[in-house]
Amino acid sequence: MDKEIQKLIKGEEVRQKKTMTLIASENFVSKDVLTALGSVLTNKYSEGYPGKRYYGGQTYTDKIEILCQKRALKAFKLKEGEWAVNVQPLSGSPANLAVYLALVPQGEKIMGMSLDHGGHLTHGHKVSATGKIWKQVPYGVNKDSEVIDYEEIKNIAINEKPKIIVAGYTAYPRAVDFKKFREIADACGAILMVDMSHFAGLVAGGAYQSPFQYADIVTTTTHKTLRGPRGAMIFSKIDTREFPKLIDKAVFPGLQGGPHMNQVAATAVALKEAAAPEFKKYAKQVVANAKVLAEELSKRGWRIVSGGTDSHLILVDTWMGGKGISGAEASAKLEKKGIIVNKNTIPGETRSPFDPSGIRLGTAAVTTRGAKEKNMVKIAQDIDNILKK
Ligand code: DSN
Repeated sequence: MDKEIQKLIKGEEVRQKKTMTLIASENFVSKDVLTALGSVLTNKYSEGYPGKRYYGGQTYTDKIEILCQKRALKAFKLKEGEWAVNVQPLSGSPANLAVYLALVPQGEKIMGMSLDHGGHLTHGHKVSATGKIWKQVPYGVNKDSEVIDYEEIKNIAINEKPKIIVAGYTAYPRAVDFKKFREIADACGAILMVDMSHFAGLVAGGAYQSPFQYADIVTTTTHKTLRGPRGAMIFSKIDTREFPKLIDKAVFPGLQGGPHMNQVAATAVALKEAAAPEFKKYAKQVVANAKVLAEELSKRGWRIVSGGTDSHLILVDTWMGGKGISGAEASAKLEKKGIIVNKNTIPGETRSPFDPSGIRLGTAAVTTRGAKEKNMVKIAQDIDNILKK
C-alpha cells in the first residue's frame, strides 16, 4: 500500500485508540461495516434505482440496495407499503437539501431551530444553501428552561405559515414531543420533517421516542448513534402526496450522481447490527452514561444546559455558568490530555461560534468501547480536574 497514506491512517488509528472520543456525532463502526466500506463496490457506478439503472452490471448492487432498504425499515419497525426509504444520500446535508428540493418551492419558508439553540445549518440557516434558496423561520428554546416551548413554536408557525417544519437537532439534549410537533404542523398546514441524525441509534434501540408515528419525512445520518458508515437516509410516508417518488427524483437525478454502493452496503450491515438485541442494551447504556456524566459534572459545579439530558448528548456551559472558560479553551485543554470534545454555542450565545460559551459531549463512542456508569464518574472527575487548572 501507499506508505505515506498508510502511515497517516495508522496514525489516526492510534489516535482513536489512545484518546477518548466524547464528540456527540462520532462513533466506532464494527469490522464488518469497515469491510463493506472498503470493498470492490467502490468500483461500481449505479445511477438510478434498483431495476431502473443507467449502466449495466447491476446484479449485485440492486440486491444490496433493496436489502439495505428492507433493513432500514426493519430497524425502525416500519412496514413496507407505509414507509419508503432512500438510502443513497451521501451524507446528512444533501439528504436534507433533497427533501426541500423535492417538497418546498423555492423562496418558501422552512421553519427550523436556530443554530445557537441547537439547530443544524441545513435547517435553513442563512450561510447554508438551505437558507439561500428558502427563507428560514427560526425558533428556539425557552430562555429560562432551555427546553422547547411548544406553545411559542405553535404561535410562530401559525403566523409564518412555513411549508415545512423541522424537528430534531444537533445540539439539543432533551426529549422531543413529536406529537406536539404534529399538532403544530397540522395547525399551519406544514409538512413535518424530523431530522433524527443524532438520536437515530437510540430510536432503533428503543432508548428515545420514535418520530415515525407523527412525521411525514424522517432524515438521518447513519454514522452517529446508529454506528454505521458516513452516509444518510430519507424515510418518507407513503400516501397520496407521493413523497417517496418526489424524494427519489430529488436525490437522483436532482442532486446526486452515482450512489456510493460501498457505503450503501456498509449501511445495510450497520442496520442489521442495529436491529439485533445487543443494540438495545447499547442504546440504553448510551443514555444511562450520558445522564451520569451530566449529573457528575453538575455536582462539580458545571452548568449543564437545560439541567440534564434525555439522550446521548450533553451541553456544558463553560463560560456563563461561572467557570469563565470559553468553549475553544476548554476543548483545547481537554485535547491536550486526550479527551476529544467539540466547542459549541449555547442558547442565548454571547460569544462567537469560533470561540463559543460551551462544549458538547456525547457518550455514543465511549459506550461502544464498553464504558459504563462508573467510568462516567471518573470521566467527569478528569474533565473537572483538567479544566480547573
Ligand atoms: N457535524 C454534525 C454534528 O457534529 O452534529 C452535524 O452535521
